[in-house]
Amino acid sequence: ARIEESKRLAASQAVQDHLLPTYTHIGIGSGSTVVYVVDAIASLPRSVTSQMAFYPTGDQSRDLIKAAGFRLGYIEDLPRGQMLDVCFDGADEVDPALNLIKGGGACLLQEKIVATAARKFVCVADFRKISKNLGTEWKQGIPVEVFPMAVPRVLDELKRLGSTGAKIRPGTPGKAGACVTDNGLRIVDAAFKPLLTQLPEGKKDGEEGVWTVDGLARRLIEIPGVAEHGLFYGKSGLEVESGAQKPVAAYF
Ligand code: DER
Repeated sequence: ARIEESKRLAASQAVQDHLLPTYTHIGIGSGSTVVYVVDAIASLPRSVTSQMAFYPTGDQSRDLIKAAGFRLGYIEDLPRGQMLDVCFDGADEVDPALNLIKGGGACLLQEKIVATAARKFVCVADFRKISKNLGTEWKQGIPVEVFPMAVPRVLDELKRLGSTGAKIRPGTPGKAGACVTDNGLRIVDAAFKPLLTQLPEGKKDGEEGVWTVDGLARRLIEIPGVAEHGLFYGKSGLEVESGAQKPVAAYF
């Protein structure tokens, strides 16, 4: 209950700080923490939330928005160049530079599209997600979304990159076969040694399987058959013109 309470408190603080009543386009992530974000938004006056459209990051997120009675937005209908005002989403692990591992809920691809479409991406996560180096608290590996036909070769390439163990994510009880994402693809969870935010003197990125967050993120996306991965890295939203993968703030 302590964890659920910490999620609820973090979510209401994040909404209080970052959801301005003048906003009209809100991105909603996936997972269990973002449920508390929607609850916090639903406690605002209807006169405010009825002026807003809410952009989902997958089937669960869409159901959440509809269950709250909120208006659904379709990000493909946004006028060119228009951004969402804010996006709220969870994370599996957060390092001090606010790099994230996401994808524990297999929703990372649409989450990254919506997060980077927002002027402000705000991460809400319970205290278990706080980490000094990505890969030390979240041990399931970095979620990588892969086209089914490429899975075996992606597994080989991950091994060559120094992954300490990569495997296809199994389906859940009641669904035979591998996990199938909202995009009809597969998830490979690839464990690596703890990721660094900067390289030690004289070391090359990837040497002996030790990577920086940015270095590994750029390598993963190059592997043929990889559609997206769960490392949210680079500059944060306020430092860059367009949306950023990293949040501008994290609430625990
Ligand atoms: O899949 C995802 O990226 C989700 O945001 C997930 O990482 C957070 O899930 P949780 O809020 O249930 O911990």
